[in-house]
Amino acid sequence: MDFDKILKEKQESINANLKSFIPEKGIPKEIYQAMNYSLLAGGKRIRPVLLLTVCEALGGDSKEAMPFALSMECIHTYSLIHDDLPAMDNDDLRRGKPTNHKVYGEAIAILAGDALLNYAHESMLQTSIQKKSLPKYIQASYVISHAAGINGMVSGQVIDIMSQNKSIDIVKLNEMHQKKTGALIEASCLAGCILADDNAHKEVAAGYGKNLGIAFQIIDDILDYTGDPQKLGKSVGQDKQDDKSTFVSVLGMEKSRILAKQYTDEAIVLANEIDKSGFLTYITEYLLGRDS
Ligand code: GRG
Repeated sequence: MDFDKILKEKQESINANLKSFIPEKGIPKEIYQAMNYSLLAGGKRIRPVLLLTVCEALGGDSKEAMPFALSMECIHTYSLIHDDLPAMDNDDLRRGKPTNHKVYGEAIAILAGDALLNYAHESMLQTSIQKKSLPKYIQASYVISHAAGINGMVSGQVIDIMSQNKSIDIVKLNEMHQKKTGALIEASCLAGCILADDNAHKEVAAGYGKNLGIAFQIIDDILDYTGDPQKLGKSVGQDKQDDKSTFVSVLGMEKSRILAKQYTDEAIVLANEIDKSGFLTYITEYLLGRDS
């Protein structure tokens, strides 16, 4: 099977659906444009790809799961817009383009992030209300909200900000990344499983996402040292400049690479329990070897 082609088709399908996801009618054009500017700027779409892939592999309908996949991408995009703000990481470049606040100003960028987050929840709830088998949709919405908020990404970001200019140990570093980056990746996999109505694989799907999330973050840390800004679409060396603790600064490059491979191998064992076709394993390996 040509997994590379399947991955590209999935990314294209997500991109095509995202184009009309935000309703234009009745909202100020400034916010509509600012939301779509970052949402449609590119990116790997890895969270929605994971949600749809897990859902399909466990017998679910990816068309039904699509609003949740798109909502997940909106939440991820909001987090990038806010993370780039002067009050946070103060970045100029994201997804190969000037950051949202550089184009629309800080106030609109904050509101565009708020709007993407809220529209994600609105869309998931609207989908849930329209469906007869309400519980699984509500459950998937809950898993995603839980991962995005104070039990996940927001707290991870708080730990990140509070740890700046301090050295933190590996336990704290793991907690920070598990929440900041891992939570949305884990929630994508678990929500895919829930939307497939497969209770038996929930633990495996969450475990897969957890291992993948940490491996993903370690690679992100490595790329901040070794990556090509052109390919990454963002500046590199930022973590060092901001005096942030990363896997590379705490463990060193060699140990970080070994750890990323260990988490990836662990994820692959679980991926094989979810998806016999090998596509999920392919995605997992692709993320380990990525350069963008
Ligand atoms: C503002 C609450 C709040 C949280 C921000 C996501 C995040 C938390 C910060 C982004 C900083 C960062 C580089 C985190 C490392 C991992 C990560 C989320 C990378 C970006 O995700 P990719 O590689 O990006 O999936 P694309 O552009 O491909 O979607």
